[in-house]
Amino acid sequence: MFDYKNNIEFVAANQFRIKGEILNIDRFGSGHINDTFCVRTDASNGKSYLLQRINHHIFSNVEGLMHNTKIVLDHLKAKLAHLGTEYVEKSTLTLIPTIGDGLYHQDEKGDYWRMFLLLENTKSYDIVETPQQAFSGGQAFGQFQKRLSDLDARNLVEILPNFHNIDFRMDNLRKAIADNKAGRVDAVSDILAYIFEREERMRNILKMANAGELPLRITHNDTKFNNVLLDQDDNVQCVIDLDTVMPGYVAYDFGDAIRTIINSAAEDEEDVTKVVLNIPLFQAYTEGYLSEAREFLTDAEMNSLLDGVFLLPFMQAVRFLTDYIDGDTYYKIHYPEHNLVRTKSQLKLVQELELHEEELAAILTENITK
Ligand code: GN1
Ligand code: MG
Repeated sequence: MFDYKNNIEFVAANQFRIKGEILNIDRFGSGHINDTFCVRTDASNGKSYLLQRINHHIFSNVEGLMHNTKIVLDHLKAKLAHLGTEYVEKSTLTLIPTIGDGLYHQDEKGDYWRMFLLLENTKSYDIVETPQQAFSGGQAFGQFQKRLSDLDARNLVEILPNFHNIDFRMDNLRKAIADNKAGRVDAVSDILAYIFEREERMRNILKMANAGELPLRITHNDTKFNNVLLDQDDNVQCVIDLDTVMPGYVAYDFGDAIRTIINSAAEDEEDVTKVVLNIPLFQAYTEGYLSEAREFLTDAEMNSLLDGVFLLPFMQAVRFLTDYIDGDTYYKIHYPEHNLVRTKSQLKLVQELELHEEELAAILTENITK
């Protein structure tokens, strides 16, 4: 039997409208920011729940965050309502209200909690294995953008401003170097040189956007592949992790998905020789994505996708390195040099992408003109 005495997750879980008595609560998933738990109960309906402690040092506006999540979910659910309740519950996240009918609970320590229904019998992949999985992922994020394309962006709070703005990320890196809080700057000078050499090219999307060439849309902004749930047959089921849904440019979502799909190794692989490209998966994701998105993307947006493919792993490296130089205050780390390992691994990916740029560009062109 679950030992619940003084267990903060247990106390938090009981603030929500769950059915049955809690049997156990276990850590769940591999997120770097929030803490996620799976809550199982003895309820006869067999439903389980996902409990999350929101990292409010990063998401300081929890009210705004939950307001965004609710608006996005209501919009998606309304779009799918004609397909029936069961379908809607499987293909979108469902928030569980607190017993006071709120969207989140704040505990005595000041921590914030929220709860979703757990989507059973789904699969998520940190590393993609088959073109079918990649194709489904592309469809999932293409559909997601399409379904939100008529949601008025003014309804959403920009929850983490400048999230994918490379100038902002480079400024943060420069500040971290100047402060050198953890005394690590000298040891990473070669890596910094590699980054600064590439900085200008990485500004392409921002330049196009500033010139008014790219429409601002509602994007997901955390399209790592493990944020798509596939069903047992690897067909699309549900897009998850809506924390960063905000106005953005489609190339950011495309690039972040490719960052995780095309890499044969994990985001934090220590042995960088294992970071090699799986180009058939790039092809499959591109096909899946454009099968949904072709109808609403402008020519300029389609032409910006390749820049997103280079930008997102680069920016991820900049963010990991900034955190390393700052002394590891943002991302959860599992060992002392974790952020440095992540940085090197992402930069190896940038290098591989550069080596295969022509091939990737050809695949994109072929799919765009289909
Ligand atoms: C963080 O926590 P998680 O894994 O959903 C981060 C993303 C990064 C990702 C790298 C709010 O996402 O931007 O791409 O780690 N989320 C935030 O794995 O910073
Ligand atoms: Mg996330």
